[in-house]
Order: sequence, then C-alpha cells, then structure tokens
Amino acid sequence: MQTALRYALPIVFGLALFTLGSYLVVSTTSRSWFEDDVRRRAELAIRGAGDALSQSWARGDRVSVRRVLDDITRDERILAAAACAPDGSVFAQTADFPRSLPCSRFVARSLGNGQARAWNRAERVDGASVYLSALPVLSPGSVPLGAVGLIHDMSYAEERDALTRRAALGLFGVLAVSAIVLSTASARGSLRRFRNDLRNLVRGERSRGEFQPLLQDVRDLAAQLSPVNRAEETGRAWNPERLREVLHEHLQGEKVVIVANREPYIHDRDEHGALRVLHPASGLVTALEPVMRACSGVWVAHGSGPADRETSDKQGRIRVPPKEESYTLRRVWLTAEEEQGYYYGFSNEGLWPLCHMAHARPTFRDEDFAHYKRVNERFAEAVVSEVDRQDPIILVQDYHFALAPRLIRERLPRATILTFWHIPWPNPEQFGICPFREEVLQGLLGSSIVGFHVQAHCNNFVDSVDRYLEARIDRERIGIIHSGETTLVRPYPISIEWPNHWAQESPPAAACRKEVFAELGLKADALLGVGVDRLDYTKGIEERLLAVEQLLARFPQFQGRFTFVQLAAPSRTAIERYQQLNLNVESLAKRINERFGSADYRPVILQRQHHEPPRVFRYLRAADLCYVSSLHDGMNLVAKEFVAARDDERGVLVLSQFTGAARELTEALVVNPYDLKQASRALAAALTMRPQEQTERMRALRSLVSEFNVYRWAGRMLADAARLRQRDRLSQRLGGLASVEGAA
Ligand code: ADQ
Repeated sequence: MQTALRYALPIVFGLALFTLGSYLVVSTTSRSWFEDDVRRRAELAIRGAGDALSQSWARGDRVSVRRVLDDITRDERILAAAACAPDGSVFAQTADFPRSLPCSRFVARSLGNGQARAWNRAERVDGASVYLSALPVLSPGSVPLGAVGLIHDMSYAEERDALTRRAALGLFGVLAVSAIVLSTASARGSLRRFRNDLRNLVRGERSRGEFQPLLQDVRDLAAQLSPVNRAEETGRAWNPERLREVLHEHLQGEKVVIVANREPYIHDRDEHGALRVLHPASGLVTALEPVMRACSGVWVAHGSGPADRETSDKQGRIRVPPKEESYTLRRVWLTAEEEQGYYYGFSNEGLWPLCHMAHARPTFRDEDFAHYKRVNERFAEAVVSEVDRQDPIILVQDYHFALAPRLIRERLPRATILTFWHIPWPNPEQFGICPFREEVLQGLLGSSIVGFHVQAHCNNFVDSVDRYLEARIDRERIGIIHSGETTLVRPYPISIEWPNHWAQESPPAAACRKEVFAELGLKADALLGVGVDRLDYTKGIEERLLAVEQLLARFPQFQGRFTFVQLAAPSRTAIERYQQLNLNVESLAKRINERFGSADYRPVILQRQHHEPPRVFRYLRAADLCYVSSLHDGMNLVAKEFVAARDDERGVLVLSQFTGAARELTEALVVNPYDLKQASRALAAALTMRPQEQTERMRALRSLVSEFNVYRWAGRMLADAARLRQRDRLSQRLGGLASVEGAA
C-alpha cells in the first residue's frame, strides 16, 4: 500500500496541477473569445446603425435615435444602450439603461483627450457581470456627435466558466481515483506496463483498456466545452439539435409545458377491438409535435379518444410518441357538458368565426363562456401540477385558452408564459362584438409574450387592447403595459418540421403517383389536383370546387382528363354550420360530376374521412397541383406540407392570398379564391406549366420552407423568452429599474 501511495501521491499532485492549468487555459481562452465576440457585436451594431444613427443624431431627432438604440438592443446579448452627448448628458437611451452608469463615463473613455476611439471593459455593476462598450459616433462631416454606450450581458460567460470549473473538478476526481487504482496495480508488478500506457495516453496513441474510462472523461470534457459560442454561429440551419441548444444553453435545459386542446396522439379501438393510435388532423399538432419531441416536457391536452382513459395512468399521464417515448402527454378529462360549452360553444361557435373573415356569424352564450372559464381553470391547475419550479416555461396554444395565461400567472407569478394564437386576430370593430372581450384580452395579457403568425394580426391585437382596456401601448417595441405587467406582442410565422419525416418515409414520388392513380382508377395520362383540409368553412372548399367547375367549363381540354381529389377530415360535426357545409360540398361535387363526368370519369372525388399522414403525403406526392383556397387562414400548413412532400421538385401550388402562408410562399400561384375566373385560370396555368418552371418554383419554395421551419419558429420564441428572463433577472439585480417593462 505504501509503495502504491508513493507512486500515487506525485501523480495525483501532477494531475491537480495539470487540471488547474487546463482549467485556467480553457477559462481564459473562452473568456477572451466571449470578449472578442462582444466587441465585434458592439462594432457591428454601431456600424449597422450607420447613417440612420448619425443623421438622426445630427438633426437632434431624439425619437429616431431612441428607435435605433432599441433596434440595437434586439441583439440578445446587448442589454441596454445610451447615446451620450459630448458634455456627458444623455441624448437618448433605452428604457433599462441603469442610472448607476453615467453617460459622462462613456464619453470620457471614447472622446477624451481629443481622440475618438472605441473602449471596452468587463465590469460588475450592482453585482451583475456585464461588459461595457463605448463607441464614438461622428457626423457625416466627421465631427464627433457623442458616444454610444452599450451594456452587454456576460452572465452566460460566468455560467460557462462555472461549467468549466465543475467539469475540471469532476475530471480531476476521476483522474485522481483512477491514478490511485492504477498505481496500486502498478505497484503489484506492472510498473513498466503502466509507464508505457501512461506514455501512450500522453502521446495520444492507442491505449490499453484500463485507460478507456479516462479517455472517455477527457472526451466528455471536450464535448462539454465545445458548445461554447456555437449557438451564436450565424447561418446555421434550424433543427432539433439547435432547438435543444437554445433550451439548454439559454434556458438552462428547463422542460417545456405545452397547453393545447388537441392531443398529439389519440387512442382508439378499430372494428376488431384492437388498440390503435391516431394522429389528429390539426395544424397545431403538426407544428408542435416535432418541437415537443426535440424539447421534451409535458403536453397538457383534452383526452378525447375513446381509448384514452384505459391507456393513461391515474393522473391521465402517458409517455409518447408510442415506441419512441420522449415526453409526457397529460390528458385532462372533460364532461360532455364542458366539451359542449367550452369547445363547441365558446371556442368554435364564438371565437372561431369571430376571428376569421369567412362570413359565418359568431354565437355567444353565457353558459358556454362559463364552461370555457371553468375548463381554462382546470387546465391551469393541471399545468401547475406538472411544473417542478416556480419559473417554468409554459407554451399556451390557441383560442381555446384565452383565459389560461392570466389564470396560470395568478398561480405561478414568475412563470414565462408564451401564448401562441394560431388563427387570425380581427380588427377592433370586429373583435368588439364579443360580449366577453375585456375578459378575453385580460386573460391573454397574463402572458409574457403573445405570438401571431403575421404582423397584421399583432397590430389588430394591440389595437383591440388599446380600444377596450386601460393599458399603455408601447408601439415602438410592440409591448402592452397593463396592471404593471408587460406583454410583448410578436409575429412568429409557424411552419413544419424539416426534413419532414412523413415525406422521408414515403415511397418515391413516381411510385406514389402510380399507387394513387391505381387507387382512384385514373388513366396514366390523367392530371390530378389535390386538396387536403379539415372540413371547415374557412378553408374555402366550396369555392375550390366551383373553381374546378369553371376550369372544366372554360378550358374544355381538361374535361375527361383532370380529376380533383379532396381529402376532407370531418371536423366539429356537432355544429350546424359544419353539417351544412358537409351537405353543400357533397351536392357541389355531385353537380360537377353530373355536368362533366361520364361512366369512367369523375372530375371530383370526395374522400370525407380522416387520413393518416402517410396517406396524405402519398396524395401530395402524386398530384400535379395542390389547391389551398382558404377564405381566411392564420398560416395553413397543408401548403407547406405540399412543398415538403415534393422532393422530386415537381407539382404546382395554387394558394389563396388570404392565408398567412401566401406572405412567405410567393413562388406559388397566388389567387383570390372568391374570384373564380382568376382561380380557374391559375389551375389551368398550373396544369400546363413547363416542367422547368415547376422545378424552379418548387426549388425556391423548398429552400424557403427548409430554412423557415418549425424549429426556427419555436427557437425564436424560446430565445425571446430567454432574453426576457435574462433581462428580467438583470433588471432585478440592477435594482430600481423597470423590471419586465425594460425587457420590452
Ligand atoms: P388548421 O386549421 O388545422 O390549423 P392547417 O394549418 O392547414 O389547418 O393544418 C391542417 C393539418 O391537418 C395538416 O397537417 C394536414 O395534413 C392535416 N389534415 C388536413 N386534412 C386532413 C385529412 N383529411 N386527414 C388527415 N389529416 C388532415 C390551425 C390554423 C392554421 C395554422 C395552424 C397552425 O387554422 O391557419 O396554420 O393552426 O398554426
């Protein structure tokens, strides 16, 4: 034993020195990288503001300079900015610029001694680790106008340093224990072998088995340190890994809780009594499920499947996705009356038609709203029972839960609540007809951030708050200050996963075409159009079929050749308007088939049932065109799914201008679905489009959807949440500053 210690002690001592040395090198190097990065950001920010800043400053336009400073602080690492006049007074500053840092300091450093130069320094301000920069700003005639002072957040550098320290300590522990064990072994007669092995290890040559754990630790340490600065790389594609990085690095790996009415997996029994899992036809589920698989956490939803109870535990929990369990689905059980009032009543007979311009009259009933409130409370309670900290991140989804953000905030005041409204928001006049408008708005303002697909919906929401509540609107930063709390309002255009696993798992496009043509009994030279929707009046299915009728009437060359297949998932069938729509669509299809069909030709094929995604994708891959004719749609993911499905770069998307998607997918043939002449012309153009043009358009569309995918949607929202939390914490630490307000 003594011999062993004689060998072990110097080794352990050596290892301690080695680990300390490595820690100092890694820590100093990464600190200097951070500081370089910060300096570069400061220069880029000021250079980027360029003429706009100097010209506004030279004009004495404080409002414009303030706007430029606000833009600069959109960089998630720049916390506050001030434009400081040469006499040391403040010319303009962002709301959260700390009073403890006088402008005169920045001016003295960057404009002192008659010189204009950049100055940077790491400091602690009121206990917070920050980095200060001062950069001179010159007028177009090179006269110094003053200096811009920037405060950068350095808390992440500290966190990284603490991680490095922990990793180094851990490594030292493992190395020390291993050294003792190995030296005991070496003392038993294998000294020479031990030396050789150690030499090999140091040289990086292949080592023997006993060193494998040490090497693994070294690799782990390297892996732990490697993400430094990675998340900040620009131009990186958004994917599950990057989304996880945002969550782990910026939000310390907190789990995410999603609240949504629809569950991602519905359990059911088939006609033989066998258990099966269905994927609901829902844009929300399509978008959020891949996000949840990437992030993990809990999805709280209404348990609506006939076999849901028997597949869940006592609390209504089940791990999903089936066979690849990575997150928890927490089912909330509703009575038939609750479902009627909350879901069919207030949500779908009230808010849905209220928010869509599709000429359906909203119906508001007191008893529906009472159920809506009660169900929102039940979901808020379910959320509280699922979180494991006081400041969780909660993603509230859609118009079923307008009251939930406030109810959650009352129970968890420090929660970060991101609410995403998946449908349009109407203008204030239209919204004003809702008898419960104030409660709905107050409920939503319990959120830290409210997101919509497009800026126009954000503006409508802000205008509605302005019209109906006592609130202060910060139009520059698009924030609403209500009862002392701030809610940011931001556009986050939703998308789909990319690469899309349904598309990847489908047979090649040519095989899909063959299969679908055989299934529909089409001739090899037939032309196929496809529509995929929930059977909902906002999707413009009647207008779509009318456009097909016009196409066949105005362009007879397509008679006998063109078939339009509509996959329509029955939806909200308990509501009369939907029953009416079902009948209308059926009689329209019948009329067109009678007018243009023959014994072996049906121009319109209606498939009114739920289709599982593999089948939807087979149809999307088989078609010559996809027509999305929504009368009003927040985004419309079918349009993006069609693009994802076409890895053969063929097929034409005809897209309604009233979808959120039309703002992004400009290479589609964009139409007004009410204008049947225009729409039928677009269908004809799609059917006669040269393959080369199809490819060019499809390639452009695919490049766009691949970049602006759902991971980016979620990542940007989570990054904003992280920034909000960071600023909130910093504001608290800096003391006396407007807390959440400053984060806006
Ligand atoms: P939805 O109104 O449900 O979504 P959408 O975005 O088009 O509309 O998504 C529908 C989803 O259901 C797609 O994934 C589609 O493949 C699937 N689907 C449609 N018909 C189907 C069928 N017959 N069988 C099986 N699956 C079918 C709401 C808003 C949209 C917004 C999304 C996401 O109304 O504007 O884009 O949320 O925010």
